[in-house]
Amino acid sequence: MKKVLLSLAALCFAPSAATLADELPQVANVLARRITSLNGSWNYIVDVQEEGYYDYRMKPMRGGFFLNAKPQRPEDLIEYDFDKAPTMQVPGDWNTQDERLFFYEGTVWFKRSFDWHPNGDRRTLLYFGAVNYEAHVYVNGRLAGHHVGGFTPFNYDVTDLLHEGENFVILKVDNKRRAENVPTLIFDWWNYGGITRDVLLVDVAPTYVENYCLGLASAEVDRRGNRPVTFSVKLNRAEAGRQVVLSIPELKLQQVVTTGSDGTATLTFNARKLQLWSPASPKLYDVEIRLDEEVLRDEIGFRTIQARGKQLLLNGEPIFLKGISIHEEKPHGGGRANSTDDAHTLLSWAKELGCNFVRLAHYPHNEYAVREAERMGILVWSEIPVYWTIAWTNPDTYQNAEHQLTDMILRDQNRANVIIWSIANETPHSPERDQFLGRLAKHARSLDASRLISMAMEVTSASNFQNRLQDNMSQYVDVVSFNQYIGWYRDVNDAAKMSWEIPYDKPVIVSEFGGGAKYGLHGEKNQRWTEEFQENLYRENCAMLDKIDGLAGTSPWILKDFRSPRRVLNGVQDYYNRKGLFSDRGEKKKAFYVLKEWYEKK
Ligand code: GCB
Repeated sequence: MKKVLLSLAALCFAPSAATLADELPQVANVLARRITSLNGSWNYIVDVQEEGYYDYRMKPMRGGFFLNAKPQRPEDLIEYDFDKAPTMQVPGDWNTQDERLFFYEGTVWFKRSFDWHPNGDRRTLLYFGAVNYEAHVYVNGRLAGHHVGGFTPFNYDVTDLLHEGENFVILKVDNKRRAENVPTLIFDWWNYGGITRDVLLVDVAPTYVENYCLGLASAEVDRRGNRPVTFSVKLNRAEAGRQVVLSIPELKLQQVVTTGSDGTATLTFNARKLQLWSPASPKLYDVEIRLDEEVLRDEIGFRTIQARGKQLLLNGEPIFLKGISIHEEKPHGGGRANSTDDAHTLLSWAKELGCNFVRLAHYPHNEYAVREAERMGILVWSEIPVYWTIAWTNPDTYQNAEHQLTDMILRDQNRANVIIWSIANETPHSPERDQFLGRLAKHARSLDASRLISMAMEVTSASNFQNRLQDNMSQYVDVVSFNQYIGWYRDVNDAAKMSWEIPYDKPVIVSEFGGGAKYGLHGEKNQRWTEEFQENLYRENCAMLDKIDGLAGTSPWILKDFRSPRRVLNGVQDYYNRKGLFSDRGEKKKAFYVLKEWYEKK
């Protein structure tokens, strides 16, 4: 059959049929629901020239994969038994599971079969934690939906596509970079393709709690220690009069809300003697949310975050964010990370460095990482991949970015450790960019007014040694953040001479600084790529940062070397960005100790 695949003309047309399942808003806290995992071995076919043709309208499907050069009649279709194709692990990127796919950017088809027993009037959602970048999802040969965006969850109601006995899911996954995508054509990380996060079947009642939000309503506390807490809940349907019960057993607290005609309800009540969440004491309360017989459990922390003048206040107290940036890669090499264990290792390294904060760059990381950081007392900056240039004037690009932002917020809005939503990274100034980002910032605030908004800006230099930050976006953000690379993209000796002007009465975060070093390469401090060069660069930068007025935190670039196709130097980079304080295998470089020492004094 492989012969057929190769000999076919390069012609494919994607099914244009309307999707058959409902694409639903994301179901929150998915791991606490009744789930059946579809993780594991999936068959796959690499389809470089898009020969794959899959259209249920041509022929009832039995799980075959159909190939033909523009089939006109059903009998012209050639069926291939997909189960004979090789397998790879899901979740997982394809780049590190098949060496032929290391640099691959294109289409791969996936298939997995499973047994299923429909359960009365209950509904079944098919949930993907993330698929990079574009996915067409078929269930038993019928198109369930199409999703764009590589780092956020999506789900379909597939109840009516499933039947008793054996069922199958087929995905067409395409990670080709495109100018109108978010991110766009150029970005400094590996474009890992595939089904990179969990695939789950979620069993829900016809009416279920789709999402909820629980947290402190404000920083107020009265003389008796009461604090206002807000609970809001949204059902999947606009059903009025449904009662949802919130319980926090440890506080002996129970509240009942009743939905209005839009299926939502909100209540603010006082909670007494709440122990607040903080890095020093990451207290989480077991919480139950009940609708009829269905109970959703979560662990929720309570804290406030505010910007006051140039200060950041956590629970009303000034805090300095001792951070580090992280990409979502396995700690000891081997591609995309997607587990609590991976997250725990990376975050333990951050803790060892003295961090209370991580910047999860440059896209929403998996939910395991955010939750593990919360348990470990680590504050989080979470970001969408509006990176460098974007097709600012393209309305679809805007919708795509807004969609990713919405899904990031809906997934993590109950995490006490997430304090900053970042809407962009290093975007060159223009009126079109200002309009795009201004709209995005307003959207973020309309969804979540309880957190801070920021973006990694670029410094505009007034003169050689006087750096000035001037960005029209500063009016939309609560925290002004910027990246700077003195010592790497500019002479390290300039650091001591620099002065900084940040003309905004807002907290300042230096969201990136750093330079490359190859682990184990030693030499003089002025010798690029040596550990000594990076060590000196960190020394000079830390001394310089100490002079920035209103500095509220920093997240140097980066915890660990990460794969990037832009880093092509043989023997030095080998397709790794080497700015890590740890090597790609997890070995500490000398600069680690410089930053650690600086953080100890902060
Ligand atoms: C940056 C980018 C980051 C890059 C880094 C670098 O400014 O925000 O994504 O990886 O510089 O290493 O050049």
